[in-house]
Amino acid sequence: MKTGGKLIVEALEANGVDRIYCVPGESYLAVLDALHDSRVQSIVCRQEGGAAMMADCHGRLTGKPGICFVTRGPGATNASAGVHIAMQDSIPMILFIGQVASHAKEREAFQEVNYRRFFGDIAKWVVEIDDAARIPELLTRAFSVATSGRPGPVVISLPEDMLTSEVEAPVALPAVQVETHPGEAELDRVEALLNAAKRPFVILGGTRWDQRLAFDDIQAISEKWSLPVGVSFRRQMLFDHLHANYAGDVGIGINPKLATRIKEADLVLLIGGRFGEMPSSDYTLLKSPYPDQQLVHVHADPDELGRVYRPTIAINASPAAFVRAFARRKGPAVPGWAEETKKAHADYLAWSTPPLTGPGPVQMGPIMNWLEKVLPEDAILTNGAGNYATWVHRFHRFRRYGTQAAPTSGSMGYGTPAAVAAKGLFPEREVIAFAGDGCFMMNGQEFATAVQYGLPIIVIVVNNGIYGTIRMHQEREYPGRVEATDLKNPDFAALARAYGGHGETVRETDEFAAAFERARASGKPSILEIKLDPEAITPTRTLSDIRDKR
Ligand SMILES: Cc1ncc(C[n+]2csc(CCOP(=O)(O)OP(=O)(O)O)c2C)c(N)n1
Ligand SMILES: [Mg+2]
Repeated sequence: MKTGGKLIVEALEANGVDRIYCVPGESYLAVLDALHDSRVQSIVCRQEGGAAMMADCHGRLTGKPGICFVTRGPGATNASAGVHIAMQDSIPMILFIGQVASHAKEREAFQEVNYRRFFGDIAKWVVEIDDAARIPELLTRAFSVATSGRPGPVVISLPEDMLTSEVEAPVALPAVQVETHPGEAELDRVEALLNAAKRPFVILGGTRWDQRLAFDDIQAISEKWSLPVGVSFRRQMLFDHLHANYAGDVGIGINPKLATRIKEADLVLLIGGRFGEMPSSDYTLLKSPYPDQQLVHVHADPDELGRVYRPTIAINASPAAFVRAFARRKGPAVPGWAEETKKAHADYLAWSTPPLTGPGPVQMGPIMNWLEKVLPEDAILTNGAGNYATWVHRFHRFRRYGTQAAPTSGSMGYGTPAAVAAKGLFPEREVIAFAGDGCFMMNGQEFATAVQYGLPIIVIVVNNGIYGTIRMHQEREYPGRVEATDLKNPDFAALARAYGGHGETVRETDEFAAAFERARASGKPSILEIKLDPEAITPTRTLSDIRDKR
């Protein structure tokens, strides 16, 4: 006989879970008690939104479900921010919620929420476990659902009395991730389309990639067929940006030359992604439902194929399985598109070279250039949402898989908790979080978690004293009518020190390098606040330019 709590932890162990991210609650004490005797580490966080984002980042960087435990009601609703990210970003994650006891259900008991309804639209699957004997079954299924097809978040509600009940149950076994492979006939058709294409273009996106095989295989394919390769919004770690075939990131504020290249392509290979509103420039690069280009769409979820774009060929396979199979194809004797691919890469290199001047005493361009020189190839960069992120997305040249954690869903507050999770997973690698002043304050309290676990992340807070993205839109749509976008901020460097970390303020460009090196040398979690002139709202345009429509 075992308690529900013990069975939950056994199922986690059976599925190779080594850590969970949590904020405790009296609703799931039985799980915490079982964790006490387990080798699964609990990482206690400061707010459930941050805990869920850490679990998301864990899933993003490992391909295995990130595990989060929260309490009912307020805990669950706080965590929903991370669940939504995992859903939109196709990230495997499991959120466990302590639920009210069975005798109190449906009375609107203390902190009671109906999770099937609450998470109905933002989770892949929601289940409440009423009988502890079914824990092995339902957890095995949860791990399978979270990782198979299009990965996503699973929510599991755990009534308190179920967790303390003692039952006989089978020993949990590891879940099986469902793999889907392309057929040879489909590969023949893709090959024929590629051979006939005059202006092909490849866009990589989604999840279910890996470094060891998929990353190398797609590189090999691009070389064999001399294909230009772009990556979808915030999926930049899928292709080496310094590879001669890399054409750029198909994201917000896309290089206009790249947008033209995609629009004028006669064949697009969309591998793994959904090509949603942001990467598709509001469905203009590929038209929905009938693209001008021939479209090969590869996706692990059959429901995504034909959902927004009617493809010429739909291939229901994970991107990794597809590229592995297609890499074995021979390729043409003389690749027809080599010269254009070279031009695409040259366009990218020009686009990703930062400007060295701009308003104010701090210039982000030289700072990014310096970081490019000193950051190792395997450094992990995280960020949330805000105009500051443009500096990372446009000017950091990602080289490897597993080096980026940023929400395609555009959620603010992601960078700091994601960095905490990333550093915990890969302590030997450098982890740099980028945040805006707005963004940092959303989950910046997880800096305390970095201090608690001795995780020396470096958070670069680009402080322009405004919710910059929204101010930019405001000045464009309603010039001069500023409302609710000014911020009065704390002293971020002092805040870092108050937490027990290292903090510095960068007021001039030249101060950055030394401050960064001191942060590195401190061995502590650090915050480097960059005082950026609010006029420097994009790399090339000032706020005044936008207001005055220059
Ligand atoms: C959770 C969340 N709330 C609100 C928004 C809307 N939003 C997008 S960017 C932004 C401002 C970001 O400000 P900051 O972090 O200071 O970056 P900046 O644009 O100033 O560089 C806001 C409010 C969002 N994307 N996510
Ligand atoms: Mg700001």
